[in-house]
Amino acid sequence: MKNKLNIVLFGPPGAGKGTQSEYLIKQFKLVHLSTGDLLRAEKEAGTELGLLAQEIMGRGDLVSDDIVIAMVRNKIDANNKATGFIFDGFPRTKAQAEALDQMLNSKSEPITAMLSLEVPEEELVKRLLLRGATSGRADDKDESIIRRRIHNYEKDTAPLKDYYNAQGKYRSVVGVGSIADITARLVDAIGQHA
Ligand code: B4P
Repeated sequence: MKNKLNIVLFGPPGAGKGTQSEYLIKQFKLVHLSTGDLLRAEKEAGTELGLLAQEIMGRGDLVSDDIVIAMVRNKIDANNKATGFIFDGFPRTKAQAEALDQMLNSKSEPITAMLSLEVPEEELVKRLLLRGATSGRADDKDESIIRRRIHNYEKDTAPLKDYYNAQGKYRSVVGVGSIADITARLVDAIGQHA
C-alpha cells in the first residue's frame, strides 16, 4: 500500500495555513486537522474546555499541551482510514511535536514533510487586522494581541524547524504572493517529499 501523506503546514499566525489547507485537502484528498478550528468548535459548543480555551486564545497564548494533544489523538483515531492529514497549527511546541511523532510512528505512518510558510511580521499584522475587521475573531482585532501571538510563535514554535530539519523533513516556502502561487510552491514541495 502507498504511504500515507502526512503534512505539517507550519508558519506564524496569519501566514496562510488555514487558507492553503483548503486547497491542499482537495488536491490530495487529505483530512484537515486544525487545532485552532477544533478549539473554536469547543468554544461554540460551550464546553468546559471551550470556555477555558477562549480565555487563553483571547490573550494570544498557547493552550496547554495536554489538551491539544488529546484533541489531536481523538481526531487521528476517528480517521483511521484517511489517505493522510494536513496538520494546520499543530504542533506548536516540542512536546506536541514529540507526541505527534509517537502517535504516527506507532501506526507506521510518519510525517512526510513539514512545510514552513515564511511571511514578514508587518505583512502578518496587516492580514490579521484585516481578517479581524470581518471575522469576529477576538484574537484578530487587537494589534498588541496579534504581536503577542507572533512573539509566542518565535519563542515556542519556530524552534520546531530545527526539530524537523534534523529528520530531513523541513522545507521553507515563501508565503508572500498570490494564494494560487503559494499553493503551487507547496504542491511542488510535497511532490519532492512524497
Ligand atoms: P489558529 O487557528 O491556528 O490561527 P492562526 O495561527 O491565526 O492561523 P490561521 O491558519 O487561522 O490564519 P491564516 O494564516 O490561514 O490559532 C488560533 C489560536 O488557537 C492560537 O493563538 C492558540 O491560542 C490556539 N491554538 C491553536 N493551535 C494550538 C496548539 N497546537 N497549541 C496550543 N494552542 C493552540 O490566514 C490569516 C489571514 O491571512 C486570512 O484572513 C487570509 O485570508 C489571509 N491570507 C492568507 N494568505 C494570504 C495571501 N497570500 N495574501 C494575502 N492575505 C492572505
